[in-house]
Amino acid sequence: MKMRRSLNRRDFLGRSLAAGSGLLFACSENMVPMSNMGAADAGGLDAALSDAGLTDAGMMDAGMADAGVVPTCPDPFAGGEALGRLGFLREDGATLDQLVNQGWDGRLYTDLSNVDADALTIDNERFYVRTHYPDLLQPPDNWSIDVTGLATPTTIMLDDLLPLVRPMGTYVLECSGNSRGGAFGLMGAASWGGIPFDEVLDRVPIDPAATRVLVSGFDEHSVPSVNNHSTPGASWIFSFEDLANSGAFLATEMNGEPLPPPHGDPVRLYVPNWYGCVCIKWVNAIELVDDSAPSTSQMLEFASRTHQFGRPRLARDFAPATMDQAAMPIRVEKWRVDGQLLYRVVGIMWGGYELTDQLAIRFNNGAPQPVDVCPVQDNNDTWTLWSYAWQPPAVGNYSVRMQIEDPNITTRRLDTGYYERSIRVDEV
Ligand SMILES: Nc1nc2c(c(=O)[nH]1)N[C@H]1C(S)=C(S)[C@@H](COP(=O)(O)O)O[C@H]1N2
Ligand SMILES: [Mo]
Repeated sequence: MKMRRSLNRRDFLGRSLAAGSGLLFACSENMVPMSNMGAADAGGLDAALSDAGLTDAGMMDAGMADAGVVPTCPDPFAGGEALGRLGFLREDGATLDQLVNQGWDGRLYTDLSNVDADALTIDNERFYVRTHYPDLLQPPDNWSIDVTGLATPTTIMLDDLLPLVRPMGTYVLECSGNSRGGAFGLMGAASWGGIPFDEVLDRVPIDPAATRVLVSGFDEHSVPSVNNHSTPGASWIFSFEDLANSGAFLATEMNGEPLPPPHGDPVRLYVPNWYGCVCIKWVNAIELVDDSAPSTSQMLEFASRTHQFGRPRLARDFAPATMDQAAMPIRVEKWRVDGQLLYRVVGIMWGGYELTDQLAIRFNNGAPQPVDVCPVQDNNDTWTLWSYAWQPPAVGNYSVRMQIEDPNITTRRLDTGYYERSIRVDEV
């Protein structure tokens, strides 16, 4: 079990400095243990907090070691004839790549089936949307973020932060409510530009009593959510160490462009490798709080979807809303190769903190077969492509699900079959 603890920011920074550049989860006796262990631990589901950077890269194929060498992946389909694709069964209800509904219920489900080696990010126009640009938001000429709570009240002008904006990296964002009904299209990968959240906090005179940070964004719409599907109010509470360790930043750019309106224009929170529900859009307030802070309506709404144990009353009892390692097929291609029908299952792997090549595919709960992860996975920030050459034994319906055959990697959603998809093979 990993211990988490509450520290005020000065203590936290002091310890981090003492620990050198490694901002990881080094434990020391004088850290104050949380009164309540992480909810996920309590539920027997270790949230597998970051061992990022500690993974033994030696386990990976050595093929990438020589800088500048373009890896070649074996292609069992070379010289074959592409005959088309199989659609996923029971997933044709969703409108893809187009904004639908209104307000909090506004969505864009991204068609992920064309993600490929030469198209590894999703364009802004097709990037998934969860909640439209609020029609009641009248952006002022000078956007500002109000800082209150256990701090000297401060107003941060966005214009003052803009000179600090720099590329922050390419990451996968996934809605914790991503599901079959939307063809698993509430996820995407994009490159982001912004300012490390720590540098924003550096501008705030914070009381020593503060242990956590509440980040909120504009969240009012004239049209109510149908059947109260969404709770009004967008905010999440983080410990200082969660913000620092995750590499959280305020984003102002997406794929090299100013943040588009539906994605939080002019500024949003981005927490790499956590679910999208923590990545507050249209950020306009930061409040410094302590360990008595109650969970926000957003946290309660997303408690089960982020695998919390129950609905914790206090924010401090929330486990980090990190994405476990996961994988799913995104398309099944039908080919004729050397006179034989051959199917290619192509998919993505994302989330978690470990590098792995132990990904396997199962058809109808049969024996797991290793898939090709090529080029090898070299980070957990964005998704990694995999593929599998498949000769189905007979026509019929097949369920397809993935597993990672490494007991050290936590895969709660894969374990429950969350991303299982189905296809119909009508010719072998
Ligand atoms: N202000 C505000 N921020 C928000 C939300 C919201 O409803 N209002 N939805 C959250 C959820 S649930 C997700 S998954 C992400 C989606 O970000 P995107 O629409 O840019 O893809 O935004 C988060 N930030
Ligand atoms: Mo979400």
